[in-house]
Amino acid sequence: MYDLVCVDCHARFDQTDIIYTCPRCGHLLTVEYDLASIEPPGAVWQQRPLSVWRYRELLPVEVPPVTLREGGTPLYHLETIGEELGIRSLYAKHEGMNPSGSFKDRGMTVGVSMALQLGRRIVACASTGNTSASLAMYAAKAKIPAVVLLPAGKVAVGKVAQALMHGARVISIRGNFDQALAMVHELCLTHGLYLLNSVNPFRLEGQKTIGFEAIDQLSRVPDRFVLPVGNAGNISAVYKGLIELKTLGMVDSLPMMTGIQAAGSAPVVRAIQEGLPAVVPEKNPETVATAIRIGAPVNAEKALTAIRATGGTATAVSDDEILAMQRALARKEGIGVEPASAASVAGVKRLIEEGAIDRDECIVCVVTGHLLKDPDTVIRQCEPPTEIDADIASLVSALGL
Ligand code: AN7
Repeated sequence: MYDLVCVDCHARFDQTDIIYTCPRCGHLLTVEYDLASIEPPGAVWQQRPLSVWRYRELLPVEVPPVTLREGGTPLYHLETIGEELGIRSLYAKHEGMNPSGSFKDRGMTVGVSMALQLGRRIVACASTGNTSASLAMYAAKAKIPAVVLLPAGKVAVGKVAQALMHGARVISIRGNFDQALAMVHELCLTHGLYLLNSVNPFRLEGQKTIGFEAIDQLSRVPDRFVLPVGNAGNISAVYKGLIELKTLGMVDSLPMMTGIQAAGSAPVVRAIQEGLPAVVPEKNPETVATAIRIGAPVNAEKALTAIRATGGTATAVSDDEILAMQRALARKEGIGVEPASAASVAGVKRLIEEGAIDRDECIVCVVTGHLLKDPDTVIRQCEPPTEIDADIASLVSALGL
């Protein structure tokens, strides 16, 4: 049992209302459970496999879920990078190990299930890539059509490939992500498609399970969660989940929520660093990390609350720092992630160097998407393969043996 509640005016709406923002004041909505009526389900959870659906008592889905076995992703100890930075307890939660290769699957298994629960039969989103790949996949599983709007020329090739192959109707907008989102939002309101961007409060319910899993894997609450921030949905979701665990008495502390953006696309960082009450959108965001090339994050107000209420922080990293950390994760830890994902760990490096965070902290970085999402950016950074004639002498010579 849950209500939809406005984060600003606290107006409550019925479960079956299909709304994405508060009809009274226009602010974001959140899913609120009657936590007083829920027995803390800790013991029950421990008996189920690690996955989004381990935590179903804190999810809104009542129909049989549309699932491809999302979640249950590995939490890696970053031994080498941690040692270099002088942090003993540095971890990466590898969300690239989800079915479509990003954390979006946690949100889509819940979001597409809710589309069916609410009787909607066409789903839609705008996307910098991963949301569209995930929505296409889950719509295929649910046997319903999906419409996805992408900023033309700015989506990594692996993500477009997934959206196309899973059968979504893919539309390229001559404009940026923020424009595509405004368009699809209007389309959904006027034509009854079900919007599955992170303005949809149910999608974030699935994504909050990243935090639940990390706590279960560590058997403790980390001191800090570090996430790359684009639309700021994920950082808001993880924070919301942890508040629920605290309200249920299942944890007694909250981690410092820390958001990392790319320097060319950093409105949340600016709002935190300058103490602004709200973000000032960025008109022309630009970064190699196209996943987080977002100038007007729709969940900014939730994210600012998450960061401020937990004593967290936010910082921006350059494209060079992002790519250097992508290579370090790949070569020193064996963890292949896309550029946006490397931003979280690059942000920890920068915060350590600035003396803004403590080396004794237990830190979980969320690395959000798989290396293969954006092969072009990988190839551009690496030496090309050495091509030789098909004989042993050439091979030995090429290897310098
Ligand atoms: C790899 O796919 O916004 O701050 O449309 O793909 O919750 O938006 C992707 C975002 C981080 C940022 N890492 O998460 C989209 C989209 C990766 C991402 C983010 C995204 P939010």
